[in-house]
Amino acid sequence: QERYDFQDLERKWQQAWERDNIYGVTVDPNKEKYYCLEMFPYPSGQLHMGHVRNYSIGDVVARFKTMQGLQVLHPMGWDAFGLPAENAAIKHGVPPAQWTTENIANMRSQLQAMGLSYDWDREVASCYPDYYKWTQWLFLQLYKANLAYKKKANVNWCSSCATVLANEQVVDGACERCDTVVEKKALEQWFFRITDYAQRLLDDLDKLPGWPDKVKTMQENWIGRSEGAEMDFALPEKKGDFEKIRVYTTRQDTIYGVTYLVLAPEHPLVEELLQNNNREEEIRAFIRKVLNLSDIDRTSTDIEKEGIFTGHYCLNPLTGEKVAIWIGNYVLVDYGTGAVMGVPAHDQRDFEFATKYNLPIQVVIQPEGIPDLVAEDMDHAYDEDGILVNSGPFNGMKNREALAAIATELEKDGKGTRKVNFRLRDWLISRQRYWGAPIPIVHCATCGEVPVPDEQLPVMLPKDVEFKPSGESPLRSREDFMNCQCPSCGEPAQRETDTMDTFVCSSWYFLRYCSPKNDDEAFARDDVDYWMNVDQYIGGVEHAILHLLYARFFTKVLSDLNLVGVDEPFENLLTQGMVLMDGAKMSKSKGNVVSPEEIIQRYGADTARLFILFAAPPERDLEWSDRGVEGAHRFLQRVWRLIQAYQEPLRDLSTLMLPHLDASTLNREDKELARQIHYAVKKVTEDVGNRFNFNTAVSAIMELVNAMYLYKEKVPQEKQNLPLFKDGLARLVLILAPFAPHVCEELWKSLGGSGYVHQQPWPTYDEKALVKDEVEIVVQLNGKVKERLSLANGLDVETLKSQVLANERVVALLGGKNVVKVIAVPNRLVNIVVK
Ligand code: ANZ
Ligand code: ZN
Repeated sequence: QERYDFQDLERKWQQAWERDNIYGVTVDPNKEKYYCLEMFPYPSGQLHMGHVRNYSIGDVVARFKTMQGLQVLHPMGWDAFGLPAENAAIKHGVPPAQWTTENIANMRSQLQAMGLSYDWDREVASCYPDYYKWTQWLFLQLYKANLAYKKKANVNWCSSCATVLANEQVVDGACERCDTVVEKKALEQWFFRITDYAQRLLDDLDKLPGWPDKVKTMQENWIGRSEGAEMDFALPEKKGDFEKIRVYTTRQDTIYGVTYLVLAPEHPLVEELLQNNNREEEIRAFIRKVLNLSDIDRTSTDIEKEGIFTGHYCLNPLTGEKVAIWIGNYVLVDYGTGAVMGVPAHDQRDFEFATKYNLPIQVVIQPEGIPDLVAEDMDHAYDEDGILVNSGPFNGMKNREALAAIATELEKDGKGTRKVNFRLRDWLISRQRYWGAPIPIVHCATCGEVPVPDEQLPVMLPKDVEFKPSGESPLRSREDFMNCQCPSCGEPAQRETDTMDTFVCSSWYFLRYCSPKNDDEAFARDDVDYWMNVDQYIGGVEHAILHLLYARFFTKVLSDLNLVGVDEPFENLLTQGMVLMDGAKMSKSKGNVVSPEEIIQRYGADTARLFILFAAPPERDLEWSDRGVEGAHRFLQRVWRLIQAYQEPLRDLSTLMLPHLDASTLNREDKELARQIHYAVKKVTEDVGNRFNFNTAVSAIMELVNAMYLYKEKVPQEKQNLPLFKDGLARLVLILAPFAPHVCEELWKSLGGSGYVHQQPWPTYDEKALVKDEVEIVVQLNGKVKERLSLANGLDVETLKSQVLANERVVALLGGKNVVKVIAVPNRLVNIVVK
């Protein structure tokens, strides 16, 4: 048979693997475990190349570790709640549950067609009641630990999707899904107090040497720790309850340069300042305009800084000077104190603001070594270091030192305190949506907020709901869902109708995989103690911030509640690059999508996997190439033919692999073949095991195949060392198996291997076999390269010299000249100096 029929063959082995449940694992305390996890997908219905890449990487790791004798947990499931299902319901009238289940079925069979080594018995889907029951239970654990609370909050609101958006779902001020301009709306919302964990989430990044630096930097920036001071600007007379305005600054060294103060439009003092204000109308109009901007716009450096004077003043805490109070679009209410001291000479935003409104600019830091700054001549703020001027007693001080000195001065007089701030906000988890886990809280007129008792979980999503785009959750239209009994007093009460952000579901799924069928607990302590941490997590860099931060937060909370024994979930992280087509990301809108199904149809799953692993190192972007796919396919056919060709000659050889190799008994060709075999095993072991360099591992396998073909063609049949050759073929199949499991399973059987290839121990290599018999020695004459000789490996200096000088080609080269000196570097070079 010239070519193998991959379609039959792949289906055959997938069925056999499934029938014999060879990827099912259980806790085995006598074996070392390995938890290999790929980010679970959203069940959109179709696998794309990004998935194929993600799961092919994970599968090689899982198969490799299994063959190395570890107890490998390699699960798969579905991040199955979320908006698309609901949008499909609005558009096509299909219930979200049905839409999702059908998509899951479809994608599961696509995954199975790839031959991935998942333990399907552990499959989870976050939208099934046996999963979201525990998401709700976990919500309640956070609630009881005072880590979940409700407050009125201005949220990003997309009027077209009729939902709240997280900040990161707002792109350039518009909804990431539908591009509608995002507005602000004040709603009662549930939050998780992730800010309580900000410092630990930051500090513990140091515990993660197995994470890419770029991901840690992104997390660090997102957490955004800054050190500075809060200080009070007194109001000359009390306004409502306010006697002073507290500002947060990281630059208290510039306090003598304050020329105005800006409040966020939402700052509570603003209302007081509008009392009896003859410009009230004008100011309110300005505020309305700002409130419609997203936070992203308000913090963008590009936005024009705009503001309005309130007509009021406050006093600089150190100088006692009068400072005008403005309202500005670039100050956020929920960062720091929602009030900023304006220092136009040294802050670019303030500089732009002051220039626009003709506010004074006061230089208080002079750069060293260049001409003094003059306020009138500045065209941008000076935000670097220097020496303090115009700063009273602090004149002449380096500004870095003044930071501390001024903080101390403020603290001494009770006018301020040192303060650490985080950019990280509490996690807004409320969604006014149907297709999510209902928040298990009941609102009672008498008892207030009441958690749903454990025995009443899950709070089930009702099946038939009406979908129409409105501001309210569809759950509100179901009175039988809304109306309930208060679990505490038994009186009629109402259920919370918000559902949870799907990031909540994905913050703990790696724990559920450890106990997927447990009806009594979210996860059993014994199971998570055995399986956790995830040894290798693999996924897209688009999850570098939120998902990973939330999963880390959950793990820390659960660790504090003593429900798990680890406080970081993911030991090692690999963020795979994108799959590109002609340099661009594959996307429907660009029309450059290659469908995995089509590739698997045409070439088989083994080819698709091999190509994708061979085409680039996993972290890099990968350029799709039809020729590359062809090449991968031809290579597998070539391996197939090689083994076919030896079917007959090897038939009666019972030994599959040589237990040990005695190189001294081998002739030159055999020794070289043995060297190539053992070298390939070593290279693949190290490239996959230590570095995840799958592409170079595949190259090494290809070189071995070339070497074996060369041997086949060069050495006459009757002189071929068949036991050695068979040993080589067996090792070749074993090291190729994680990449191309189906064809290797078939080849393993045709070599006479027993059991499944995936269940074999990883082959070993013999360091002694790696030693080359001969090495190339460069011969130089007066420093110029003249000859290359093949000589025995490992000759000492003297032997090397004498062998080179005795070599007939060297003798000819010397032509009787007078040898003055010979310099020899073992295994490398001999330089002969002649006169
Ligand atoms: C005066 C000043 C002078 C500032 C100067 C900077 C440079 P990070 O490092 O991100 O924490 N700020 C404070 N609260 C703000 C808010 N709610 N909205 C917008 N901006 C706010 O940034 C802290 C700096 O951001 C603070 O230090 C404040 O401006 C501004 F030469 O105060 B600074
Ligand atoms: Zn009650």
